[in-house]
Amino acid sequence: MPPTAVSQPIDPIGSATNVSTGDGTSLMRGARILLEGLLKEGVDTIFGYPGGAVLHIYDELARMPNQLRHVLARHEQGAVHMAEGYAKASGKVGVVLVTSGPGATNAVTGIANAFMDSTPLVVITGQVPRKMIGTDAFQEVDTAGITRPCTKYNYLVRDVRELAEIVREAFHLAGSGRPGPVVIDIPKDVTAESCCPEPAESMRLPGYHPQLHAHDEAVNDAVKRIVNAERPILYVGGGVIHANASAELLSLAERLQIPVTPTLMGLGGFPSGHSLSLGMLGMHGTYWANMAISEADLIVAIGVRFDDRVTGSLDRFAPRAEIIHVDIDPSSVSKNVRAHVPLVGDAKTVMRQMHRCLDAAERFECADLSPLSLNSSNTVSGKENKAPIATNRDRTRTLTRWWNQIEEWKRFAPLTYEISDDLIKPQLLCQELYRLTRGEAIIATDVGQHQMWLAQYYGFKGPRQSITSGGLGAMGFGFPAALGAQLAFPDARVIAVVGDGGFQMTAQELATAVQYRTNTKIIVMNNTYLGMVRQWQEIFYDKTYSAVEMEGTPDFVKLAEAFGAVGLRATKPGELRCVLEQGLSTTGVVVMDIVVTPEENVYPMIPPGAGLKEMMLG
Ligand SMILES: Cc1ncc(C[n+]2csc(CCOP(=O)(O)OP(=O)(O)O)c2C)c(N)n1
Repeated sequence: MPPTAVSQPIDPIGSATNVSTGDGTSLMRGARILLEGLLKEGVDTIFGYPGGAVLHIYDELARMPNQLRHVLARHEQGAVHMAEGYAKASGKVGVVLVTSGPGATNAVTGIANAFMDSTPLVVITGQVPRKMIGTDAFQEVDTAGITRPCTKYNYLVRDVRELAEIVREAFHLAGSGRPGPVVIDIPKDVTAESCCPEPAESMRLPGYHPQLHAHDEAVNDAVKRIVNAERPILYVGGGVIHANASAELLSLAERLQIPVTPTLMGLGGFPSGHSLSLGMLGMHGTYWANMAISEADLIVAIGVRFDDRVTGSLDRFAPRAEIIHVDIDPSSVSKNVRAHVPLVGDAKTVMRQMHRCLDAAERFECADLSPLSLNSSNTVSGKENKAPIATNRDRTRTLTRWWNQIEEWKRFAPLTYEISDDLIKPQLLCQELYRLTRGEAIIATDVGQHQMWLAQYYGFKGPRQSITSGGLGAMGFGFPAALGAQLAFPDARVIAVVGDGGFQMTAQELATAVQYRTNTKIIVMNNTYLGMVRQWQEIFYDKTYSAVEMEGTPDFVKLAEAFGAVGLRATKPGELRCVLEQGLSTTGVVVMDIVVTPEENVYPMIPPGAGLKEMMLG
């Protein structure tokens, strides 16, 4: 229930913040209610850009300087990407504040990006006063309408008395279940109006109850299938990272000795250097990960969405595999690929359930895991499962065969590239970066070839170390996202690895990085092309290059210096290590312009529309 206190307009510029009513309660204007609501949710940082419709909110912000830090981006897209980086690195909800009209539309790319990658955000947009909505007023856009398809939920606040409750709900929705962006669109007059905010007793979201536990019987059945499988594989994605379930995944994989392949969004959810890791799968995945998925008889898919960049042609995807699909979002399960055992639940909770199932089997000390067979129903999806539980000895034998096969694939097509004496190979850059950081860094990438090489050649060790735009593939994401992560962890080593094209989309945020005295490092993998598009034109359009040469690119060293940052450049393999070492150890914002081979291609590559096994190996 909204508070019952009377809403009352205050002076036009809304200068009063707290006004005592004389009966012990105090009137608060909407702008203040909003910010108090953020504080209650534990918010410490807001990424934003001011404008007319949010003036009251900015006025209140100025009155509480030590409670909420406002980071002034140079473009609203940058502000949202920063909030995404902040959220991905910290696991908290990222917060954005922008004005109406162009402020809101500039934020849409970031909002859509957060939606595709399930990043928890609360985006507050200003709106024209209520009585002007629908009049084509100055800086009016239908923010709720525009963002409806790319938000988990959105609100248009019509009454100041509802504001406190809406803020609480928005944070709950953004951060729970499958996380995502929530927009709160607030008309200017609502932020100026006052009421006595009263805490509501409970949240009014009757239809929203994310299911954390999967059904025990189904989990039992899944585990039985896993221990009976001859060629099982764990295919894991961003859902594992959102659920903070890396430890459960590691122990499950080690306990069962099953190979693990992460998606782009799942990188770091399982340590890349682990002997059970096959590296990334999909369009630019490793040969052996894609072969293993294609030949598997059982895929345990956790926190993934069977994205087309992973599956290739759906009718040729994993033809022999039964699929166990764990996901907190029921609409994701069986959306693209039918799951034989759907397990709707939180990745961490469900893997713990799986562990308990295995514990129970071990407690009975039966080599044949008979408690599983006793407890579980034998029917899933109407299909009878008559397979006897394998004995551990049999299981070891079949798994050894499976691992031998994987090793053979590894030997057949390892990740390699030609070494050059006079040009810096992009793959070498990724390897050198790993050697220097020892994998102890948060790396945000942009979109393109560099993103794929990083995924292949930089071994992400832990969760929340890889921040990238996977679903939307939004160029311009990497640098501001790195900046957001850096603002969440000022002492951490945070590096943006970007292409020369993508960097030019959001390079103006160098001003933000310098203004807030961050230590963010930017490595521009400069191939002088829009590399990934050039690669497609080379391979699929007979090398007819069209609009991919980046003429007029600025001198990135001078650009860095113009913003008050440090600029360095390497053009020869012999300079690479020295420039990286110097750049990483220099305090403050550093742009490293690394000039790499212009026409290098990312391999393996699955051509669009082909099956996972139809890889071009280069
Ligand atoms: C906003 C946006 N516009 C266009 C694209 C299409 N696109 C995908 S990759 C790419 C080239 C990226 O070039 P660059 O940033 O130089 O990185 P590289 O591929 O060379 O590593 C383009 C244009 C995109 N993903 N995002």
